[in-house]
Amino acid sequence: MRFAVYGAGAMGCLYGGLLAKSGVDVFLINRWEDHVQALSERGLVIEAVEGTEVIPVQTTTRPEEVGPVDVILFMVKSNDTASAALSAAPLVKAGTCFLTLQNGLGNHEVLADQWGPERILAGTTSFGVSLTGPGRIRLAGRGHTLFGELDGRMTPRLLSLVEIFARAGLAPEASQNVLGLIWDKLLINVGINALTAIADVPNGKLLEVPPLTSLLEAAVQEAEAVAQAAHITISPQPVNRTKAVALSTGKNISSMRQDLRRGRMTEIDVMNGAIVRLGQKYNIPTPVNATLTRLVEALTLISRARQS
Ligand code: KPL
Repeated sequence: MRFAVYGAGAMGCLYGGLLAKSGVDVFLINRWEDHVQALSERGLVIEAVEGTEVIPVQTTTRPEEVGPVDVILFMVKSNDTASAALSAAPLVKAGTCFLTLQNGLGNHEVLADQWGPERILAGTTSFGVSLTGPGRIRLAGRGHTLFGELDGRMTPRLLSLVEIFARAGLAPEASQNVLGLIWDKLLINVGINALTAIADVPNGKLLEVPPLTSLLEAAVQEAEAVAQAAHITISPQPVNRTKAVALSTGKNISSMRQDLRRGRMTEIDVMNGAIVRLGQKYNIPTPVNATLTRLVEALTLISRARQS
C-alpha cells in the first residue's frame, strides 16, 4: 500500500516518520520549502524523552511528484481543509481513501463533499508533538490513534490500516462512533488550546494556576452541554479527561500556542468558535468559549501585525 501524508507539520511528520520506519512506502508532503529541504537532506529528527532518532523520509512540496496513492493521511490545519481537499487531486485514483485525524469540527464533511463519503475515514490522535524547527519535531507524549469509517462499519480497509498503524507504534483502535471520537477530542482542545495560547504556557500549567483551571473546566462544561443538545454520544467525564491530557502532555506547546507564536491563523474557529455557533443554534449559553474565541482572534491580529 502506498501512503501520502498531506500536511506534514508536527503531527503529520510523526505519523509519516513512524510509518516510514516500519517499512511503509510513504511520502511526506508540505508546502514549507525549508522544512521539506531539511527532511530530504537530513531525514526527520524526532526528539523524545528516550533520546533523539533520525528517520530517512521521502518528501516533497508537490503532490504531482508523488502521483496516486492508496491512502492519504490528511493532516493539514483545519483552516486549509477546503483548499487542500482540492489540491490533493494528483494523489487520488479509483479506490484511494482519505484518513483525517485533524482537530476541530467540519473536516470530514468537507472531504466527503469533495471526494465522496465512501472514500473517507476519520478519527483522532492523542500524541503530543510540536515542530521545533525545519525537519525537527519533539514528541512530548505518546498517545493513541482512534479512527473508523463514517458509517461505523468494520471494513477490510479499516482493519488493514489498524494493522499497519500497530506495526508503526501508532497505538491504533478501530471505532464505530467517529463523531463521538471527534467530539471527545474537540472538548479536550476546547479546554486546552485557547487557554494555553492566551496565557502563553505549556499544557500542564493549566493545572497549576487555579484561575486557568477553572476556565478550562467552564469551557469544557459549556461544550459538553452543547454536545448533549446536539445528541452527540461523547465519553463520560470530559473535564477529567481534559485534565488528564493536560497532565500527560504537560510540557507540550499546544498547536494553537505554536500557531499564535508564529503569527499563523489558529484553529479557534473550528474549536471554541464552533461551540459558540452551535450554542446559539441550540440555545445553550457559551460565554467562556465566546470570550476565549474573541481573545484568540485579537491576539492573532496582533501577532500577525508584529510578524509582517
Ligand atoms: O491536540 C492538542 C493540540 O495541541 O492541538 C493537545 C491535545 C492540546 C495536545 O497539545
